[in-house]
Amino acid sequence: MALPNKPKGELKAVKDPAFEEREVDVLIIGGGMAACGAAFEVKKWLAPNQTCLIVDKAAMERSGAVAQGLSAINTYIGENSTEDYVKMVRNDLMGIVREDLIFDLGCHVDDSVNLFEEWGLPIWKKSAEGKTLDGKKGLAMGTLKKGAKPIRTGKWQIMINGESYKRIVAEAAKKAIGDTNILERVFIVELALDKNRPDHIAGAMGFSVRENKVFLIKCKTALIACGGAVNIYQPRSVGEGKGRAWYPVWNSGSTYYLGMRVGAELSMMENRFTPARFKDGYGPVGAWYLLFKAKGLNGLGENYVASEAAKKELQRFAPYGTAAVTPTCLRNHLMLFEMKEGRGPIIMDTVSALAELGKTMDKKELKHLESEAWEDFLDMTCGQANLWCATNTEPEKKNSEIMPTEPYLLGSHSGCCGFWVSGPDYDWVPAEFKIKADNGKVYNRMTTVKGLFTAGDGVGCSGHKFSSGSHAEGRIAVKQMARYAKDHADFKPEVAMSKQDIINFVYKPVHTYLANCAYTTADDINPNYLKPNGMMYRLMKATHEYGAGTATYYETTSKNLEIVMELLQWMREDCEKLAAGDLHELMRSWEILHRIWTVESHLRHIQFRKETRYPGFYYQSDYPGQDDKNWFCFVNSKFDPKAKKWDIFKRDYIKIIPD
Ligand code: SFD
Repeated sequence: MALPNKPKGELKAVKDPAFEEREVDVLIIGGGMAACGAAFEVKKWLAPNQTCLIVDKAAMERSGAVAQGLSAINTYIGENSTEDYVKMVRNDLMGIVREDLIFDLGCHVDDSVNLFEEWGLPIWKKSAEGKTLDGKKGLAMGTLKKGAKPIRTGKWQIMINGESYKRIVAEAAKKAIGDTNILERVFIVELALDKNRPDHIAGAMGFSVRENKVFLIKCKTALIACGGAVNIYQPRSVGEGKGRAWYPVWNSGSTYYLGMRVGAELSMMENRFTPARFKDGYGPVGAWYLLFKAKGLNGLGENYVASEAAKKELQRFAPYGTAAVTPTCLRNHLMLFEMKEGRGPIIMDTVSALAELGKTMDKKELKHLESEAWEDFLDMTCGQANLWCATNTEPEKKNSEIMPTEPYLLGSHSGCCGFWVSGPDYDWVPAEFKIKADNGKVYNRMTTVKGLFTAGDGVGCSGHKFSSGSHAEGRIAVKQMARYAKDHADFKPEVAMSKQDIINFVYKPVHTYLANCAYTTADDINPNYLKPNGMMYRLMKATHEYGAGTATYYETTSKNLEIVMELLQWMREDCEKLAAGDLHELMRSWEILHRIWTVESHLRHIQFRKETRYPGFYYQSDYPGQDDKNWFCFVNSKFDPKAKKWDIFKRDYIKIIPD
């Protein structure tokens, strides 16, 4: 259960924290959309004598990417075909995706959306006259499940009143899994392999961020669903605004770190997402482009995407550049192209869009539309609404600048980095995409480490799941985990580390701090340690300048990559001296380590793939353009926890759904 916030300040860390050991059959790590899907589903598939636990570093009601809410569900198949969904994702991600995973997800995602509606999430509906009914008014048309028509913005997105989206989803998850099977405010720092079977997961170690307590949770099978990686690059926002980012700041790459450190195979870690958003406030642009039909203008006031120069530029990236829908990275590329040609900045023409829509509306309807424009931000990015207020921006009177942000790593939104996982055990799924356990059986969404599963941002090669798809994928994965736990009923996980080893490992930054803090009067300055905040600046500076951050218009070169890899190695070495005086700093210490490893895998992959697969997201200037002949394949990597060595290699792309 969640422990209350401390009345004031952070809790000082102590040398000898309490220790709690638990053992369950199924362990769910994370409390976001995928983990909530898993928690909702798990008990349906477990035998009465089997046990489960969900562990979130935060409080599930407001944790993860959906914490602030959302105003659209981006994946709802509805009247569309699942094959078309696969084709859309494939095109957006420049061709190299796992079609088995995407198709499988497409078959199940609507069921999660139907559940959200059943649990009380207001979904906008179309009236018999084709008008928009939002909020409770939408209920008059019945539910989606019963055939009511949603308000679509694009082909796949539907509008919601989603400020409380995460609360609704978390409530259902908590109710289903039961209060006694939830640990909130516990940060998982590392996974443990089994003492006797080093290719098998055996548990996870972590600590409470609200009391001095270390945890070891042993399990037969674990799901890592800790979201993507944020604040790995210098954000565009600075100073006190630095906490502002597009994706959730508290998702620090734990998913990737936890899995890679036990040897799970990663895939497409070179992929990243640098979303174009309203500048400085990071407000989403989807509703503006799709619902309000606004256009992006260059600094000369031209609709630059319709220009001959843009068309010519896109032809360089055929067949994706010339497809009916331009992939997200190439849309960014066009913005960057305009800016580099001296035609920046890029402006969202909110004024003309609202004026145009107003032509078919009466005064009341128009006022309502304007309030929807504000609500779009208030639902999910209220900082953008604040910024509009602070800058006297009335969207019907004043346009706003848009800009690609700093890079994020994720596998559920418009990116596809993550783990190489098993596809479903259907006959149409190629053998190369199936991962078998020691019993010869295939377990959908299992990583290459036995018993270790992932979902949402953790699954590689299959983006565009978004909130609904991540929830559905958590449900898919946990069903397989329950099956795995049953099939391995006599497996007894054992962890080689003793209780004291685990405490020393998890609390190392605390021990370093306590042993040395008396040496200087300034807490942050000490020859024997460094604080995580300083390390965060080091990481951001290095990636910003050398790793294709915003400093270089997302460009890097082989030499720059060589330099940043060396810097990262030093950072990892120096992390041995991280110091934490309180529990918040202890969390920050682990977060920065998770980020450094995650970035390293990202840059290793970019370094290996000698082409620029995603122009607009990143450019390798000495390997410009796409080289389909040599690189139309997955790039996968593995960290060997014993030998402490990386292996990076190609895997074949296999087309399943014809064009
Ligand atoms: O506007 C640990 N997303 C959108 N999805 C949509 O369906 N519609 C939209 O409108 C979307 N847009 C959007 C979106 C996200 C954000 C931030 C914005 C706008 C501003 C994307 C979805 O939200 C996203 O795809 C899913 O939430 C991904 O799900 P998942 O489960 O993979 O990640 P999570 O929900 O962030 O949860 C992570 C959890 O892990 C916890 N955690 N727990 C224990 N130990 C650790 N070490 C941990 N590290 C992290 C977190 O606390 C959290 O519970 S729009 O852009 O298009």
